[in-house]
Amino acid sequence: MISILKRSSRSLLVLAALTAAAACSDTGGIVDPSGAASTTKTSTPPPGGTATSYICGSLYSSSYIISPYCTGGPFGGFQSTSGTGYQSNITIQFSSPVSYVSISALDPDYSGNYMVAYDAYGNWLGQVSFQGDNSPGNFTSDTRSISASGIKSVVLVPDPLDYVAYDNLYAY
Ligand SMILES: [Ca+2]
Repeated sequence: MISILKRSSRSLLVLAALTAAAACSDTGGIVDPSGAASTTKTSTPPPGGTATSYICGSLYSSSYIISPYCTGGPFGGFQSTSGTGYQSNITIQFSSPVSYVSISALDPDYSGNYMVAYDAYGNWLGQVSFQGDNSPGNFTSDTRSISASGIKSVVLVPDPLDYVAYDNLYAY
């Protein structure tokens, strides 16, 4: 019963992410000329310079900085690099230390996607892997958290062969 409820909740989350991506295309004035967002990713890097809907930089808020930070991907959320090819590390730096961080990985396929937490001095505090489904054409998401005292930053490390995005950052 509990696992059924969890599955249901994840489906809702996926739906919300896809809806948000669609809404963004409709109202943001930034439209991918190739048409509607696709949920099928490629396992190889996309041809360079073809995507026009990505916006990349860093996200600054009062409580954290996410860098690099790109929006516009087919799964919604944010990612490190434009396109649906290989991604690189993303660092989330908190302005004040936190003791809990959770985030959802969008469509982790392979086993090498993980999050690692550090304190203000760069000491390793903890690490957690995102569960992949080993099926690139099938969308899943996986939410993982790290609890530790004095988390000043986390690094989202993608599997070298995966395209993955993230959403639902939650920290306190
Ligand atoms: Ca998958």
